[in-house]
Amino acid sequence: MIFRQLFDSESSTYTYLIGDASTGQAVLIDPVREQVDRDLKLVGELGLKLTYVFDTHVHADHVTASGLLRERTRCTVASGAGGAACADLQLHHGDEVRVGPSIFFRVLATPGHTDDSVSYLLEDRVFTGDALLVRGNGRTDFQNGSASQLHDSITRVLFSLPDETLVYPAHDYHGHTVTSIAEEKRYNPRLAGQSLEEFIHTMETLHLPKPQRIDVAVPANRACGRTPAPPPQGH
Ligand SMILES: N[C@@H](CCC(=O)N[C@@H](CS)C(=O)NCC(=O)O)C(=O)O
Ligand SMILES: [Fe+2]
Repeated sequence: MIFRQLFDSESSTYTYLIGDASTGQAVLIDPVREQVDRDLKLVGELGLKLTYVFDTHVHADHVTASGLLRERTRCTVASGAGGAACADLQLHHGDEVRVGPSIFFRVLATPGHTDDSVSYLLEDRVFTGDALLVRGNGRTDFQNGSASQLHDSITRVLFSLPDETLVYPAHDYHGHTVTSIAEEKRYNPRLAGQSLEEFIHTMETLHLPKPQRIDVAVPANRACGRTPAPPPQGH
């Protein structure tokens, strides 16, 4: 299996490239629109052919490259059901997506950061979007976010994966790249030794400024980053 972690420093977003070495089929998880040329160049250099793009959720802080990649490569776009209407595959908990003969992703519904958030489990690693970050978690104050739902997604769904499972998040703001389920159970400051009530209180008192690009990014991402043409002007 070919695996690469890419970073967009403007939005602190991680994009992941996973490829099947035997057939060359590949998937990009959470590609960023401004990085589309970088990502396609790497896909080509590694002898891969993009067959899928997976988004973990409708992002609020940057615009996805999924629609642009679909136009350029004819790949299939997949995302959590109910988020981006433009996605070819609307994924539900327990769904499996095969990329080449040897790569199977299992979809885990992990709502709470947003209501459409999913994680993708691949063998010994899981791509958690903004549900679970390294020593943190996504905020829950927009797009039908819910602190209690996120707590359930992390503690019941993600923390029931094997301890050694590697956790690859969609963002990091502190210089981390990867963690594990065991590490987060033990050291995540919002979860380790914290009750549900304490977690909800923490999330409700973060008072973070809203993402700078949210008003543009959310509608654009519901259209896979291909902003719909403005309606015709009346005469
Ligand atoms: N300053 C960033 C904020 C980004 C942001 O709010 N990121 C979300 C993920 S979409 C989050 O959950 N951040 C968690 C945190 O900042 O602790 C921006 O304007 O875009
Ligand atoms: Fe997010």
